[in-house]
Amino acid sequence: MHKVVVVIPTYNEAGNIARVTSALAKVFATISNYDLHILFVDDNSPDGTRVKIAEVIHKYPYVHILNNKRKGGLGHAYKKGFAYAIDKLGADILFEFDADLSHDPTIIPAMLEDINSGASLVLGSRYIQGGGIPKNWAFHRKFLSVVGNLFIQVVMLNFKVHDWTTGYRALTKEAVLAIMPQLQGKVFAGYSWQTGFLVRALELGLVVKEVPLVFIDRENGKSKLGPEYLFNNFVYIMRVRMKQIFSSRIFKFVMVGGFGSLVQFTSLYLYRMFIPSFQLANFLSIETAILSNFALSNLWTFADRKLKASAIPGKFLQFNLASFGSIVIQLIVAFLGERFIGLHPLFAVPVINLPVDTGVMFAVTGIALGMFWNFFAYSHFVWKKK
Ligand SMILES: Nc1nc2c(ncn2[C@@H]2O[C@H](COP(=O)(O)OP(=O)(O)OP(=O)(O)O)[C@@H](O)[C@H]2O)c(=O)[nH]1
Ligand SMILES: [Mg+2]
Repeated sequence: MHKVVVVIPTYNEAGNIARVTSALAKVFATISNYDLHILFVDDNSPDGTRVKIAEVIHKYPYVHILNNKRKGGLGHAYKKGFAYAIDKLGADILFEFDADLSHDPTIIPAMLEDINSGASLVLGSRYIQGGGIPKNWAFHRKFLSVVGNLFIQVVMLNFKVHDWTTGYRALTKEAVLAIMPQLQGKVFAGYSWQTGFLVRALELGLVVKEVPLVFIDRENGKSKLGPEYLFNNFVYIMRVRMKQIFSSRIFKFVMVGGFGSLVQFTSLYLYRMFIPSFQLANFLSIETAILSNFALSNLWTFADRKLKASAIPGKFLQFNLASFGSIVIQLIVAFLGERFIGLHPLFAVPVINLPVDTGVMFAVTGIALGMFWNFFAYSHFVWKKK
């Protein structure tokens, strides 16, 4: 039977311990095919939370406690709690759960069902059909929560996940063991732990599902969520997205291409100083750019598929052919454009008063199609996936 540990970080939650435990116990009583436990992770709360936890431990055999010496933040508490739940309690499935009764325990069976059917991470989601946020939340809180989540969706260009910041989650032990060691550093000690975990899970291609959650406002105790959360999370999301973009193959491909044009122009200037024939100088500068593109693609854009030294001459020839292909495409587009659309003035770029005609459009279209072709040829022929 799979062992499930619901991990509940607490800081000054004395007034909620008995209620949250009995709410969970009620749901546990309806589940027969899992061995269910609760682990409180308390950061030495000064309000007597631990006394309350000791009382419920006395009452329920499946309640455990882990004490931290000092307040270390939500992410820190989960890290400690997960390690303890896996190593000491033998957990197979873990839950992130708040102590303040904001999280409805009756959706636990639905979340377990999703784990059972192959999900690595299940989110209690406020922003899908059937979920919701408290009606009595002040406008700024609603706004921050809704717009904050929308903002993350737009920046991450991922609209499949709706609630990025929810603190109610079910996770497999495998997902925790794969991701937890990667969430080092101070930023993940606090609430950015949640977004960080989700971003990594998606990067690893893990299956993420959502179950509707109607979030209930806390009645007892104070919120620990401060404005620094917003700032930290914003900085984290922007940073991680920039990193994703900069390390994407398409970005590197475009950079290498742009650098190639620079190489071509500079080398043309240089060669013309020494070579009397313009045609020869021009040809050599094109080849120089192609050589630079080839080397950089091999070292950077396709570093994960780096060519063997012995394959390089043949592949360089292929690379030349592929580059030639994009020139042919550009010529064809220009030819067909002039033939069927013709050359007409379109508009003038304001300020510099540069006229733009359909000819410029043909060139731009040709370059774009040529780039598509190049990227396709590089990734399917020259640096073919093994
Ligand atoms: N151990 C530990 N628990 C924490 C810490 N910060 C927050 N928690 C707990 O994490 C859970 C979520 O914190 P909350 O303050 O409820 O945050 P929130 O639910 O996003 O905000 P509210 O809706 O205002 O309650 C609660 O059970 C807190 O007691 C911490 O530094 N250490
Ligand atoms: Mg709360």
